[in-house]
Parts: sequence; structure tokens; C-alpha cells
Amino acid sequence: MRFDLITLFPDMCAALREHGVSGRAHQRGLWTLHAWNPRDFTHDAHRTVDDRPFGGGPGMVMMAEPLALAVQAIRADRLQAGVDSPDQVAPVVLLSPAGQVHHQAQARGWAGGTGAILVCGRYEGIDQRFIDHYVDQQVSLGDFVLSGGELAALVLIDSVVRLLPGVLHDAESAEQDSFNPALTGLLDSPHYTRPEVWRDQVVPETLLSGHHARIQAWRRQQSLHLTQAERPDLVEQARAAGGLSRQDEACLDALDKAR
Ligand code: 9D3
Repeated sequence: MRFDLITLFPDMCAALREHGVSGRAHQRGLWTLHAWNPRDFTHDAHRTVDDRPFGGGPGMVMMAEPLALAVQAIRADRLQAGVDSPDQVAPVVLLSPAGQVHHQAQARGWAGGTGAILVCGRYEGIDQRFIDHYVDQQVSLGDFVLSGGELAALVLIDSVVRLLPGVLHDAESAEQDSFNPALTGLLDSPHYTRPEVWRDQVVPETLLSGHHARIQAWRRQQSLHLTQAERPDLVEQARAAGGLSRQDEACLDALDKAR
């Protein structure tokens, strides 16, 4: 899997390449991340990548040509590297508040591909003619305002890379197994570690019982409880996907009655 980032701030890629789960997987060659600076595709002395908006208004707009030249250079490089073929080219994805909101199902879909060319905007926006000609898809992280597309792109890549085979260790992978009833899109149950008593607060006794079945049932109940309280929309989604057992429904009923 290979991602190519078009960004005015190539150094931001270090966050994913050098740390944690994604950093280790990068080091092991399970994925790569290349950054391309539009300034390197300009021809004027000032290396200009932005200009004032036609029609007036505040701020600056990213020019189409440096972005187009970057996409073309990336396409050639991906072909040359054998990552893409002439009839199987990577999608060009623009990170934008106007895009479709990224979800886990989307991440799973991307994990089956060969990567993407991600375009990160800065300033007020990007010349629409570049978007019309090159961009296949626009992705947003949600309804809040960022200063640019870089952090959004890194979030998206992280969500995909951790799903690649061999990236997570066994324990983490088991948790992602779609047949594991512990994971039906519900929130996780609380976690505890030593000491058994911390500032007068004890660990729930079930977790100390050593009784595996009781512990599993407790965790499921906590999960249902927490999700019902904080994210009832996720409980409804899990129900619609057939992810709730009769025992789960009984647990939720008991919660309703207790209120
Ligand atoms: C102040 C300018 N905004 C008018 C309300 C438009 C605007 C332009 C550029 C807003 C944000 C940005 C930069 N954001 C992104 O590039 C971005 C983003 C986001 O802001 N929120 C959620 N997901 C994403 S993906 C890319």
C-alpha cells in the first residue's frame, strides 16, 4: 500500500511514519508514504502556489497548475514503481469539508486497495478547475473547521493502515474480527490495571474473580450500558446490522426499566 500526499507541509508526514503502530508498520515496509510539495512544481522565482480569488473576497486560492503537475509526477512514479498499472491507477482524493464524512466502513474498503493520491488544501480553497479535472472523490472528517487538509489526510491513512494484514499484533487483531461479538460497533467497556486500589477507588470485583465467562458477560453489559447512555445511535446501528443477541436486548430492556 502506498499513499502520496500533495502538501505544502511535507514534514507533517513524520507523525505517521515515525510513531506507534503506523510507524512500526512503515519501518517493516507494509506501507509507504511519499510527500510532494506543489512548490517544487512551480517555474517562477518566488515558487508561487497561490493567488487572489477572481471575483474578490478574503484570502488566497491554490493555483491549479502546480497541483496538476504534482499529480502527473506521482502517477508516473507509481507506474514506474509497479504499484499501479495503466488500467489500475490510484484515485485522487481531496480532503475537504465538502466531502463525504469518513467512516470505519470506508477505511475497511480502502484497506483492500493499493492506496491513493491525497490532495491537502491550504488557504481559502483550491481552483475548482483542478478539482473538476483530477479529483475522483472528496473526503471530510466531519463538521468542524481545520486549517488545512494535512491532519485529515493523516487521520484517514492511520485508519486504513492499521487494518492491513500483519500491522496489529494478535491481541489487537482478534478485537477486529467481525465475528467477535465484542465488536459490533458498540463502545468499549472500561479498562483497569494495577494497583487494585488507587486513591480509594477499587477495581470492579468481577474483573478480579478469574471467572472468564462472568468477566465476558460483565464487559458486554458495560459496553451496552455505556453505548446506550452516550451513543444510542450506535446501539440502533448494531441492532439494524443484526449485532445484538436476545441476551443483549434483555440487558438493554433492564437498563430502560431501571431509568
Ligand atoms: C475559513 C474558510 N472556510 C469558510 C468557512 C472554508 C474552509 C476552507 C478550508 C474551511 C476549512 C478549510 C480547511 N479544511 C480542510 O482542508 C479539511 C477539513 C475540515 O476543515 N474539516 C473537516 N474535514 C476536513 S478535510 C479537509
